[in-house]
Amino acid sequence: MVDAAQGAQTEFKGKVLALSGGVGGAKLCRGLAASLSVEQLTILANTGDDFDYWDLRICPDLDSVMYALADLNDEERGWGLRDETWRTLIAMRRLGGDEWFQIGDQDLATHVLRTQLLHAGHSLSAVTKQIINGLGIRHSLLPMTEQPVATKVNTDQGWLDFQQYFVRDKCQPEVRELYFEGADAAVLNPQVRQLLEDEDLAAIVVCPSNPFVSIDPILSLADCRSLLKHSAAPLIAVSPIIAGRAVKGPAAKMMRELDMPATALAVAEYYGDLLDGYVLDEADVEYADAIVAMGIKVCVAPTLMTTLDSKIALAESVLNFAASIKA
Ligand code: FO1
Repeated sequence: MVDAAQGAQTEFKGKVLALSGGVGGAKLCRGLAASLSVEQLTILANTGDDFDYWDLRICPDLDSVMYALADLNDEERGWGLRDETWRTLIAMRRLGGDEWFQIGDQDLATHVLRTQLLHAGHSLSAVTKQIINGLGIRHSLLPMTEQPVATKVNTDQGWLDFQQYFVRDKCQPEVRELYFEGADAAVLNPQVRQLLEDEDLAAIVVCPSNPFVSIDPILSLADCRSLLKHSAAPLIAVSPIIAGRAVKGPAAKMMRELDMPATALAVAEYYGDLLDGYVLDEADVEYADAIVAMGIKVCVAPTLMTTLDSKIALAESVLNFAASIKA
């Protein structure tokens, strides 16, 4: 549980916007929430992974972040809740229902309540606010947009919905192309637009999430990139690749399939002129000079987050790095 009093362990001044996707992003968000007051930190979560399953609206990246902020997440699995039980799933299996996407008994409450509130006409931002209040979370967590955006993956087996690719087919199909259905009609969450124009915004942090399926859906929203670039706050990305491998998930495999080297340098090149700063793991210090030559400042720090302390340590490295760039 993130205690606001526990926050503000650094003397970091100003507001921070964090862009987050799945598991890696949620870990850094947990570290940022421990280091920043509730007034300072806003987290913007990808909703391109969202889909309907059992007629319930599932928002995996919102759930990964909020369960992490509430210290309820299952660190082993990477998603869902700790101490989860699966009696509903087992009962569903017995009846011959869908079971390829595993919904735990406690997790089910999140999806049922979210679906009820959405059907009652509440916005996803309002629904998220009610759910995180229930979890005792006081930091701001927002969906990237109120409109539906669905990540589609074109593979050697044709076009797949994101969760079919990621969960049902275990990321095995070879990725050729990604498409964010609905992104051209979706607008960036107005609360985030306002924050990007706020002169108190002192850092924008792109968390170590998958650039293609977690961060790009956010960047694909109309005028998101221009708002990010014109914000007074330095934009810092933390490399999701360490020594050629993603800590978890298909990012490195996708890079190879998209004809990119699976390196921290290639990710910095991919984000390109969005970046003011880039955080490399110590294992990738060899790339620092090439990234500096691109006009991007570099911070080398341990980026593998396996404990709460390492999440907080990385968050503080990022915040100190942002302060040094802004100065
Ligand atoms: N990921 C899996 O690999 N298998 C699952 O059965 C699964 C179920 C699940 C249920 C709720 C939820 O919020 C997330 C779940 N995830 C599962 C993770 C999810 O697919 C990923 O977290 C994101 O979509 C990618 O970051």
